[in-house]
Amino acid sequence: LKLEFALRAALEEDFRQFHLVYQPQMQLSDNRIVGVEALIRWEHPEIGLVPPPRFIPIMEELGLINALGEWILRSACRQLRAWQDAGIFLQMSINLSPRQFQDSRLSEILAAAVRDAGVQPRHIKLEITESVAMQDPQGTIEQLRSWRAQGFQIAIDDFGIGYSSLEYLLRFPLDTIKIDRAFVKDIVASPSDRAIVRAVTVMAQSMGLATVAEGVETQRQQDYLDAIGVTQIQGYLFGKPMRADELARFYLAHQ
Ligand code: G
Ligand code: G
Ligand code: MN
Ligand code: NA
Repeated sequence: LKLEFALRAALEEDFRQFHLVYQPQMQLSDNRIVGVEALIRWEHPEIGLVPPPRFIPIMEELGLINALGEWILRSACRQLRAWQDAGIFLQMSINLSPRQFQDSRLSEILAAAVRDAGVQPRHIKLEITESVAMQDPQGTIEQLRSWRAQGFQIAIDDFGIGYSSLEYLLRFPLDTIKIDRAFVKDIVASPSDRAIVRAVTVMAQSMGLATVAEGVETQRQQDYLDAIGVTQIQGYLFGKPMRADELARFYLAHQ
């Protein structure tokens, strides 16, 4: 209840308690930074930093997520434009919450966000989780088709948790599969996790999709993923989520 009150107040403060951080994504073929994932942070003056899994579900319930979601989209697009103006060229991945995904106005909100920021949709990658995608697979296919027709790229996030859905994946219009951190965590010790990551990667390759392994923390994990043929990694080993100015310095060191 306290959190709910604080959230409502934060929204009335015009998003000043929120900011985005950006986690770099590295291409394994040449060790260069190729993109970032935008991640929301809420810092309340008294409560402190509240993790997104604690406040996003509340905002969904309260019907407040669409306002925050639009702010995230617009902020990420504006940041991308600012980086481009500074000679920093990256793919920007943005998470969509379950409710946002179901919002019938989302296509228009997306179009307005890129238009107002002056960025091209092909530099934006929309992330939806596997579980959201699977709730209504046929509806998802249509939704993804329309975003792709607008020029956006699509990533399926947290992939592997609902592993039974592999055959459906073949029907989704996608650009990228993000392999869930759970499979990366034990990749060195667990032959079965390795087998799953390999199966997903082979399938992704055959479909012409990029693969991003999440939560890579050690060099050995990276080496395994590289050997399997995963195309990109994201995790603390390469870089933590960081503020925009820090990311700009990071880029200069890793381009
Ligand atoms: O950044 P962090 O590791 O704290 O994120 C935890 C969870 O919150 C992740 O599952 C992530 O996808 C989600 N999350 C982070 N930022 C956003 C955002 O901007 N929008 C949505 N919908 N989810 C986010
Ligand atoms: O579910 P999603 O992929 O959107 O979540 C991304 C979240 O994962 C971010 O909140 C980020 O802070 C977290 N994260 C990123 N890299 C690592 C990592 O190497 N290890 C762990 N444990 N978490 C990570
Ligand atoms: Mn994500
Ligand atoms: Na994820």
